[in-house]
Amino acid sequence: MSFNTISVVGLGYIGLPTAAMFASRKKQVIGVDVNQTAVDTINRGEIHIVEPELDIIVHAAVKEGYLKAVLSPEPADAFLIAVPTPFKNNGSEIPEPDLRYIEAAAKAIAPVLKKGDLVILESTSPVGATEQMAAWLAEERPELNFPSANTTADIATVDINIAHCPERVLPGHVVRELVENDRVIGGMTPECSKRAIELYKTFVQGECVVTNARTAEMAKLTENSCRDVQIAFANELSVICDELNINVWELISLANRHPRINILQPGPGVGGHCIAVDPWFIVSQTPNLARLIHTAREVNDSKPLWVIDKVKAAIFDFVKANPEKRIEDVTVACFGLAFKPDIDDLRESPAMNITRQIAKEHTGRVIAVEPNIIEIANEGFELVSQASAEKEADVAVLLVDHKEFKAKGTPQIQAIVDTKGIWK
Ligand code: SAJ
Repeated sequence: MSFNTISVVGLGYIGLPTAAMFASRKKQVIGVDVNQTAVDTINRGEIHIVEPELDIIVHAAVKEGYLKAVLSPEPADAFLIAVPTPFKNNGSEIPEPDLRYIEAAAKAIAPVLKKGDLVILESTSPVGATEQMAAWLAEERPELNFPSANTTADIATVDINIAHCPERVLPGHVVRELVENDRVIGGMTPECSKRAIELYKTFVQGECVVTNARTAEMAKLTENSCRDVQIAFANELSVICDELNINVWELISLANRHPRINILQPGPGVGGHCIAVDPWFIVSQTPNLARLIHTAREVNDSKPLWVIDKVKAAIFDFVKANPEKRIEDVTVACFGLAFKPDIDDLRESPAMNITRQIAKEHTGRVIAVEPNIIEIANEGFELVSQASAEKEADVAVLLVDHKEFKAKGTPQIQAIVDTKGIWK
């Protein structure tokens, strides 16, 4: 059976581009989101997130009648769930994944499911979440036959196919990566995988590689944990090198000349909504075994505090070298607020958190430059232009290696804390 109508539940950074890709291949797409503003914006042919090229595709899809957004699910042949999986703020040392949005999405689509439909979980999930989702669906629709954790019995009687196919696209390159990246297809049964491949082949040019749902869940967590561990290695090196008076960036570029070494770059910490979150899903399920992954999280999470201490020391040294100035006379300028270069995304940004904390603790003026953002809510610091920051700063803190900062070169500022090694 072919997929004429496809529903995408959750129209955020992953769901909306995915819905738009299906619609661009002339499929009827029903996007579902609980956020009325997002629904209204999309139905006007506009977008509520920042992602290159997406606005044009969504505009065309809505105007040509292939994409519409609604608040509650309608019948479709396939449902893709792309809702957030944050962690629970339960105060414990190891954060636990919060599956409440997956549960809500499953319960919302259950009433409109019919025999032969395909349900795909795309949200990054702890191992076992797809089986849990199938169980929630089965609870709501006892008359339908769903695959379960131990579906070996009679696969042929399964009414609804279910798979986990994790998203793996890089923010800022989503439109291209959705088409070109290989896709991990974790069906709960071989038939589920077959149907999921049929669906993705609508627009995916990369290879669709089949596995089971649990391995697919773990594959996504592994990719992001691997990157977190590698960044932690670079961050740990940067702290060691600072102590030993060695330039860590020179060191890494030397070590990377070895044919089998490829060390990543240190920075002010790890941000975004993926790499700083997903490793915890592994740690919370296997706390006694995931020792390296746990430590990497701690190393990366502690880096912003180390940077703040460096800034305090720089302010202190500045006042010592300029006895006519008191601490409250010192202007600190933070360069960059986004969680990584050349984007406007402030989610879980270490640069933003560091700037906020400096503004809270420093008794003098704190200013910030963020070339990708025009306005910011009152956070205790002032957003200024790059030129003003360079003119007014006594102490400069480089937090993000945006192209504008690289292009301009090292500013003439007496005290500099450079967390990205771009100002020599
Ligand atoms: N970072 C460093 N040093 C580096 C590289 C990155 O400090 O050498 C920092 C960045 O500044 C940022 C954080 O790490 O704060 C994460 O940035 P990123 O570019 O590594 O990753 P994300 O969060 O934008 O996207 C990741 C990607 N995963 C991998 O590369 C394994 C992407 O493919 C995933 O789809 C995405 O997570 C996701 O949604 O899970």
